[in-house]
Amino acid sequence: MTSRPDVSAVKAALRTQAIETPSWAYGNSGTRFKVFAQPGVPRTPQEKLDDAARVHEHTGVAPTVALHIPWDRVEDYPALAQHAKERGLRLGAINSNVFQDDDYKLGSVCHPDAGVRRKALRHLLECVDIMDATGSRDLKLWFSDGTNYPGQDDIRARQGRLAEALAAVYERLGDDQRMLLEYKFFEPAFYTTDVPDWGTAYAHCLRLGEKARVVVDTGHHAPGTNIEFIVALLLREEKLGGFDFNSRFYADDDLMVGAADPFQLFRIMYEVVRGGGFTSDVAFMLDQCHNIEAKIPAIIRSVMNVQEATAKALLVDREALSAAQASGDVLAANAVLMDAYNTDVRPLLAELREDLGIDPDPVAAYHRSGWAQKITDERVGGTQAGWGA
Ligand code: PSV
Ligand code: MN
Ligand code: MN
Repeated sequence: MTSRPDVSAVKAALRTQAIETPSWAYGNSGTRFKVFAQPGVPRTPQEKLDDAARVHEHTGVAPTVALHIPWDRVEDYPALAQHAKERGLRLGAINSNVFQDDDYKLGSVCHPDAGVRRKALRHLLECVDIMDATGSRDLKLWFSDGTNYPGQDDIRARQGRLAEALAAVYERLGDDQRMLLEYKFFEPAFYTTDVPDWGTAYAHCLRLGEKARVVVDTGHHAPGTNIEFIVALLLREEKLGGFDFNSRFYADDDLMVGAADPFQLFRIMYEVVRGGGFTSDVAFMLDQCHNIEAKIPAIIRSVMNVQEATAKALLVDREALSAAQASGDVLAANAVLMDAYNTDVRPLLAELREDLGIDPDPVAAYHRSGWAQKITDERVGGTQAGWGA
């Protein structure tokens, strides 16, 4: 009893998928121990866009680039948007940064001092101004706020301060803008984190209103967490704003998505497909750092990994699955999912790329393009993404 989805419908769905790449993945990055500088990395936000354009050119599905402020601060944002446009790209989510100033030692919007809280809020509001100028829809908020020791600060009061700041930012959003609140269970704070989990993010977003949504960074969970359950629930509540995709073996590793656990990525994408999240309402973003591997091909590979998981999720025979579930046939139900997961979708994706008029092998096409040599020759003194300084 197989009624597998028609391949042309799967290809049509895949054509609509857009995967956003992060500007910071193109720059040098590292751990707190060492940044291994790579030749040819971008020196400016414009050069990051030039690299992102290569990713889009070879994959056909990466048309937007997330910015990080202040790492990508420029004088003229409309000009930056134009630079993107000329390369077939658009500027995507604006990521705020309230974690790199000395002032933020005890937190940003949750800081006990009202002056520091005001400074952090000013930055968040500036990010919305930037969204107006770039035409970006989403403001992505990640807070490093938290405490290291029991008693260090008042947990409840910090939630109040957070709510106040979020409300002020929400108020400032335009009709077509959204705020995506990201959670992370620990680091850099080790005792309490002010937005540690989806429940906290969800509670704040629920109070704020429909323009506030939760973003799920796949690397921000404790080992063993069932991320697809969180995805299913948030979608059901219409509160899933998007993903920061990456892989983790231990903590917030920021490795290539689909590298550590492609099966988990498939399970997540299946819940997205199942829950009707395969729309522009759910942003598929990468949040990765490529510390030791070549960056552009790693980003191309990451985009391909998301596509592969998505293709497999789209191939699930949902009719057969429902029938097996309804009849309580545990093994048959599991077999339906595994059958889709075990399908080699690479030929299908190669065909899709041919339909799009691009090379079926994006990584090989990139290597042949000569771009790596060109940037190595032309760019001297590339900048750091902002991490691991
Ligand atoms: C810090 O954990 C982090 O990796 C968050 O995931 C943010 O999305 C990202 O940095 C960029 O600020
Ligand atoms: Mn993230
Ligand atoms: Mn992270």
